[in-house]
Amino acid sequence: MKLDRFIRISIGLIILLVFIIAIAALLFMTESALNVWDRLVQGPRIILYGYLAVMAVLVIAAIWLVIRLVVRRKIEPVAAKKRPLDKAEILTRLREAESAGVNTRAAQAELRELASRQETGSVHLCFFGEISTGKSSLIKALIPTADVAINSVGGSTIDIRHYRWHDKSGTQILLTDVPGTGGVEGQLDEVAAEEAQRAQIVLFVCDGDLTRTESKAVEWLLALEKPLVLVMNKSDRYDREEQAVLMQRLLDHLGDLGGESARDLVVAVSAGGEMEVIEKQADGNETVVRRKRPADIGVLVVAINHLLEAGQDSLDVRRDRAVFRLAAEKLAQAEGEYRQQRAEQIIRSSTRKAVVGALAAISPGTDIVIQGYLGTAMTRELCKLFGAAPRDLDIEEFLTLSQSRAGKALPLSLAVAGNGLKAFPGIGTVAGGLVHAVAYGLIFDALGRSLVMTLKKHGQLDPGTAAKEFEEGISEHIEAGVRQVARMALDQDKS
Ligand SMILES: Nc1nc2c(ncn2[C@@H]2O[C@H](COP(=O)(O)OP(=O)(O)OP(=O)(O)O)[C@@H](O)[C@H]2O)c(=O)[nH]1
Ligand SMILES: [Mg+2]
Repeated sequence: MKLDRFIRISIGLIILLVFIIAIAALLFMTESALNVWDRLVQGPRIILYGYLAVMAVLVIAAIWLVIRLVVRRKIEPVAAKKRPLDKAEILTRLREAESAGVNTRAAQAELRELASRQETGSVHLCFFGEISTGKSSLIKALIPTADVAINSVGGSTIDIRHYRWHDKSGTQILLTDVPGTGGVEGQLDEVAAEEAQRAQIVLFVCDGDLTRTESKAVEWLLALEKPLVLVMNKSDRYDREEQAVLMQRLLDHLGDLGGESARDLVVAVSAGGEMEVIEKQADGNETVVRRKRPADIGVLVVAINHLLEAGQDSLDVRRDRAVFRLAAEKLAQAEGEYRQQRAEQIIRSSTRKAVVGALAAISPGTDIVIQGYLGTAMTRELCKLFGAAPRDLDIEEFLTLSQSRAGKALPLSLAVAGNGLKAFPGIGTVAGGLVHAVAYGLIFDALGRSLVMTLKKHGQLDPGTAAKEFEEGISEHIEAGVRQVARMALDQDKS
């Protein structure tokens, strides 16, 4: 009871003292400020203004420092930059990426292909659709002399082919046959999608009402903002009434998906193709013969001509924009791969340093490995690579938060390291120092990997989220890195 009272009186006295000091300080400061001000006012003007200017500069510098320290800066990651729409923008990005060491070949190839198409002034019409809807058959019907692969088994077209249709008023018109989407070879979908982006007009071929996947594909094609004709092939399989119902549904679908639901942009045709018929011979035997079905593609020809009459300039502008976007996507992909590669290099070299340090017994604990110079340097480098600009405080907070998890993971890391080292032939009893070095290396490696995952996902370093990611993935990452880190330590140990 007595003690409690003593503590309360002490606290009261301390508060009183603090107040007295604060009031004294305030009085002192006011007095000095007024003194200074009086002297300045009495002195020459130039000193007054000079003094005020210096004060202003100091205040601005202080505010700037506080903002820098407190507000998290965020540089947009390169991949998330707004999509370039003109040539100058994409060329600048390509140059920048190339000088940074990114492999820009795929993106450059797109621009070269575009330039060559621009030079010939050709118009490309791409037949796009699920497998076996009759894309190749339609091309064959439009150009009977074309050598087009057609098969009742889906997946007959496996590459991109261009067929010259006709040169209307000197313009070269090419029909592009692409692999059908939704086949077994998933990667062919991408081939087809890329070609659709390079064409001026897309003809989406279906053979009935749109399935959910087809609707998605149409939606994606509409987003390319180029003319799209919805072609319902194999209409010979439906009677007039059924056809009318289907056409109305397709029109509604197109409208729902945000397309122009003009009647001349949705056509029902029959490419013909071949059918197998059983024929009775004179001798009574039955044989299977292949017969050509008559084609009925008049409305498609009208729709295409209608679009072509609208003028090539607007077709070209829209095609160019789509190709620039495609090139930008390819560049972004290459940048992603480059970042991944660089990130691995950074992690590897930092991990090696951690292992070397541990072997030389310079870094005798996880705290020094994680929170010391190496941890800060790696975090800073990885953040820079992913376009994140964290404050020094964020880096420190992330490393401090990760520290306790790293400490807890040490026993597991030591066990994994011991096992990992034993897996190398010719290693008898492993020295304790080596196991420790590998264990520290593993923890460091895990830190780098989880950081890369966070930066990829969020584009910036949020200390809490990043440390949580590290905590959740640490065991997995420790296991994943063991071979590489063990080899690193053994090489180092030998040398
Ligand atoms: N009934 C009917 N069948 C057709 C029609 N057009 C094409 N076919 C048949 O549909 C099948 C597929 O034709 P393809 O032209 O190879 O189809 P595709 O879309 O090019 O197929 P992939 O290249 O594999 O994506 C063949 O058996 C054709 O005979 C048509 O108008 N009516
Ligand atoms: Mg085909």
